[in-house]
Order: sequence, then structure tokens, then C-alpha cells
Amino acid sequence: MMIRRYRGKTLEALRETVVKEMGSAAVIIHNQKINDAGLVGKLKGGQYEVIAAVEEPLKEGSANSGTNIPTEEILNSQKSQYMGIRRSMKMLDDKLAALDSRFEDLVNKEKQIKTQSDSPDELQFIHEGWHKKVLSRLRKINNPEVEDYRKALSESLLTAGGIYFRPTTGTAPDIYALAGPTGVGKTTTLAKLCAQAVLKNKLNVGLITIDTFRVAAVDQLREYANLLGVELSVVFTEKEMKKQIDAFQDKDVILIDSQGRGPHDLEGIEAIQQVFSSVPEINVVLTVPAGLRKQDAVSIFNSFSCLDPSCIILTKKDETSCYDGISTLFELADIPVVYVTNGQRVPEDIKPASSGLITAMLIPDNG
Ligand SMILES: Nc1nc2c(ncn2[C@@H]2O[C@H](COP(=O)(O)OP(=O)(O)O)[C@@H](O)[C@H]2O)c(=O)[nH]1
Ligand SMILES: [Mg+2]
Repeated sequence: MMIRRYRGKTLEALRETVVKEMGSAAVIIHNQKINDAGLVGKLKGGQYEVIAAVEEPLKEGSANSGTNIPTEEILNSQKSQYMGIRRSMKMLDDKLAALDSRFEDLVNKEKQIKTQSDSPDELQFIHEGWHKKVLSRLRKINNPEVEDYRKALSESLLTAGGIYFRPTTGTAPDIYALAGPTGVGKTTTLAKLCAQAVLKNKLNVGLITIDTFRVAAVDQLREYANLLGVELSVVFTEKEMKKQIDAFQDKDVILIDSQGRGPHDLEGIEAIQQVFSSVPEINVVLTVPAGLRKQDAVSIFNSFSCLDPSCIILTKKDETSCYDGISTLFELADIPVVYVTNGQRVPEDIKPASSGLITAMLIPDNG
């Protein structure tokens, strides 16, 4: 290979010289502008230097005004350039490989989450909006087990271990009213709560019912009241409600039973709201069956939310193994579950709610 260096005023002129002297196969492998310092440089104007190379030297006798460059010097300089480029490429390669593996990790995690959310086994009874919440808590666990799902879910649940029935001597009594759809177990549950407050907590309890719709309903509660030695008052209007609450000021706890209303009976629910309206201290306990369906959860929440319930009791847990509506209700209502009832026996069949109990319902063993 022949390599030569040329200097000239323009690149165009130098290119012509290279072709003329080294032949059209010559290649310019380097060019640069040179500024000679001082007056001479200025007088000369801009100067260019090119280095050209050609595989085969021209035949003897051809013009030769270029300066021969020692081939070894050029090759050494190119070699060190190539090595520099190689090092940079290696670094880039390493960085790209690290990025690739991080990207792959992310894709795998997303796939894992997708597969988990596709597998409805553990989360089949759980409100869809919670799936992501539960799964994101399981991110760090490979192949999570049922217990891992339960733990992750229990952290999202709002529960309170029962209602705190306390002596209120000298202050106004605590007032709780059960409201909810027909036949869900309000009266039975109220009797269970009354028995707990009277027999276990030894409190002075007053019972009120506004369920005047059916004669049998009053009789049903009167029976429990008699058994427990508790005063029962039947109330029809908000005025009477206010009067009776005033009359019960010596009680520790007042428990109020209401008539069941279907979620679409908005008039009936408003009538209950009307009777409660004279006593803002009433804590409404939304009473719903544990086996309610998702659609029922939505309509019950929509229609009973005008009563501004402060907690939930789930009834008839013993009658169902399908709990796909309750987490929808929890999501909508965002209030704690306080009790779960699991049978008709008064007072035994009621349990204070706990996240463990609700989680076991939402993710059962065979889940
Ligand atoms: N299996 C079962 N039945 C219950 C439970 N609670 C109430 N019941 C029954 O459900 C029916 C309706 O109960 P009731 O208290 O009158 O409902 P209400 O209309 O909401 O007041 C009665 O036969 C109760 O014995 C429960 O937890 N489990
Ligand atoms: Mg009833």
C-alpha cells in the first residue's frame, strides 16, 4: 500500500492532485484544515492537508509531488484508534446487556402479574378493583400460596372487632339502628346484640322498633325483650322517636330495629330516614347477607347510603359459600365490618368481625 500526504489551498484541488498522482483508486483516509500561525499563515490563507492511500503504487515515472508517510506510523495510529473504538463498543455492549436484562425482568414480572390476574382461583370472590392492590403486594413473592394472597388481602380490609357496648352513666346513651333489605336477619341480629349488651356487658339497654309494617315483627322483638327483661317501645314518627330517645336517657345503649326495605324501595328507605332524622346521634348499621351478589351490593349501597351507615354487619354466613358481592360493598361503602352472623340461634350465632375471618370468606380454602 502506498500512503502520501499532500497540502494545498482547497480540498478540491488536493483531490485532483491525489487522483492525478496516485490514480483514481486512491482513497483519502484523512483530511484536516491547518492554520499556520502568524502573518505567513494569514497571507497563505486556509491550508488543507490530506493523507491518501492506494493499494498498488503507480508505475515508475508518474508524477510524485506528495510526501511519503511511513506506513508503520499510520498503521500504529489507526490501530490505537481502533482499540479505543473497541473499548467504547465493549462498554456500550455491557450497558446494553444490563438494560436488556432489566427490561426482561420487568416483562417477566408483568407477565407474572397478568397470569395471576387471569387465574381467578384465589381472587374469584374479590372486587376487580382490588386485584391490582393485592397482586402488587405479592410482587416480591414467586408462586404465591393461598396464605400469601390472604395476607395481602387482609391488609386492604376494614374491620372492627364488634361494637363497643359501654356504660354511659351520666351521659347520653349510645344509639345503634339496624337497617337493610327485608329478611336479612336484622331483628334476630338486634336480639343477639341486645343479649350481648345485657348478659355479657351487664348494661342497661332500651329497645325501639319502627317496624310497624307487620304485627308479627313487633311480636318477634317483644319476645326477645321479655326474655332479656328489656324495655321495648314501638315508634311511628320522628317526633315519637325523639320523645322515646329522651325517655331512654338513663340507658347505656339504645338499639333500634327497622323495617326491611328492598334496595329499589326508595320511598320506604326515605321513610326510615325521616323517622331517624330527629336523632342525629343514631349510628346506622347496614345489615346485609354475606352471600349477596355483586349487583345487589351496588344497589343496596346506592339506596341505603342516604342513611349514612357507619358500619356493616354480614348475616347468614352459614347459608352461603359464595361471597362475591361483599368486597364490592366494602369498596363502595368504605366503612368497617363489625360482626358476622352464622346461624339462627340467639345469642350464640354472631362473631365479631376480623380481617382474618373476612379474608377466609373471600379466599376460602378450596379457592
Ligand atoms: N341461617 C341463618 N338464618 C338467620 C340468620 N340470622 C337470621 N336468620 C333467619 O332469617 C330469618 C329472617 O330473620 P329476621 O331477623 O326476621 O330478618 P329481618 O326481616 O331482617 O328482621 C329468620 O328465620 C331468622 O331466624 C343467620 O345468621 N343465619
Ligand atoms: Mg325484622
